[in-house]
Amino acid sequence: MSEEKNLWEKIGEVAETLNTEARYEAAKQLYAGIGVDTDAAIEKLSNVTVSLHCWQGDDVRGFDTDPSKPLTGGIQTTGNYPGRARTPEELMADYEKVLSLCPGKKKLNLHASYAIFDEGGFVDRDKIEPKHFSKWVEFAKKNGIGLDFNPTFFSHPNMKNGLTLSSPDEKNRKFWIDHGKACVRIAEYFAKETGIPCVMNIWIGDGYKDIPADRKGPRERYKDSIEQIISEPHDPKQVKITVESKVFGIGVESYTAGSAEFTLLFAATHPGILPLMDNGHYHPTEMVSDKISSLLCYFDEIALHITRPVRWDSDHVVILDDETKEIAKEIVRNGDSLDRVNIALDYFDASINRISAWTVGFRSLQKALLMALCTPNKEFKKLQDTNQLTKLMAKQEELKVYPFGDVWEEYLLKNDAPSELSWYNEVEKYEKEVLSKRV
Ligand code: RNT
Ligand code: ZN
Repeated sequence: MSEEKNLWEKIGEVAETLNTEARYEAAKQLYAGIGVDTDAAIEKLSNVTVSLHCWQGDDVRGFDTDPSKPLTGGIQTTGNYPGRARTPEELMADYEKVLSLCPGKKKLNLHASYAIFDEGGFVDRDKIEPKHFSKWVEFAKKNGIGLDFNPTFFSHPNMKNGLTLSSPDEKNRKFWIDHGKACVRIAEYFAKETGIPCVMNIWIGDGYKDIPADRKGPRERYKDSIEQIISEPHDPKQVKITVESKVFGIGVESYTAGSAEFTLLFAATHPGILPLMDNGHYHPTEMVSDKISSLLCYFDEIALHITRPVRWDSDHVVILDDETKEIAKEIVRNGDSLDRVNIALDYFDASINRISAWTVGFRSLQKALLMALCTPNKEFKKLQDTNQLTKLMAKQEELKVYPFGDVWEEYLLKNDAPSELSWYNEVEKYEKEVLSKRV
């Protein structure tokens, strides 16, 4: 064990003695040769906001229900790695650690279940108010970041028979509509306080394990419920309401009310509402990278949850895999798409160090975006449009061995983030000094 550690430490030391400036200059010239301005790519990515979810830090448990109860609503975390954040203070400290390890502009993505109830005690989800989130606003301001928000339609005793906004029980459905409306008011408060628009995402896990007798009824009720929620007065420029689809969940394998067609058509027919695609929420061979451009033909803005589904919607940590790279290309290469796609991360792994999980996911997406920006997109498009498809394949493959790592290091340097070979040491230190003491 200690020998192994020496090896990694040594690599870090060697890296520090290498002249990164010279390496970047050489890389820059190579990329310039194919028409890519790496300085411009770095500058551009430094201004792209990625919304980083709070829920990787505590396995999606939140603070408003009994933490010993399992998650419900078709989502699950697996693993029991020590060090989970148990209080708002611990979650905030962990989140700040992650911020310090990640380059680029961030936004904090919160769920309603992360309300903090120290002023005036507990209230249920239909009664939450801005004051229950004032500590999060303070936290966002301190870190100079915006806030996104999500009503929490899961893991709650009022999720009766697995249903919320599509429930046939009118009293129960009203509870959840009132929750949604309360969240619109909180989202507006976030936007006002931070001066940055807030994306408020509606996702429900409502559905059936087995073949339903009525598919239309739940969808009609869900439609009516969202219409009631969005009727809560708000400025759509400040509060961007999104609806997220899902094909199935654990325990709701046969039917989900919020299917892809349902949410997409809801957004298309309700001005100001944006569709949100989570790449874990489709059949395994369906690719979100192929869907983005279609949506951009019809919507001014769309939203994404970027995750890594392994055989199912498993929410593994995002890594630099092919689909993440392909999604990144779709976000950056079509003119103004970067300004039209609201990018958020959504994964949760409880089986490994959560600080590392969080950081790997964020840094991987940043790498994918920077790679996409360091691609001769115009030249490649020209090859496609002139039917030079042999050359296109060859050149795309060539690009894979360009010295991207040196451009990435320059980006990290410019954004005050630790280098690729040293960030993990920080995680180990934090685990030893902070996480391991949480018993
Ligand atoms: C679940 C959805 C949803 C959640 C978060 C916690 O399948 O992806 O976005 O992951 O709201
Ligand atoms: Zn999601």
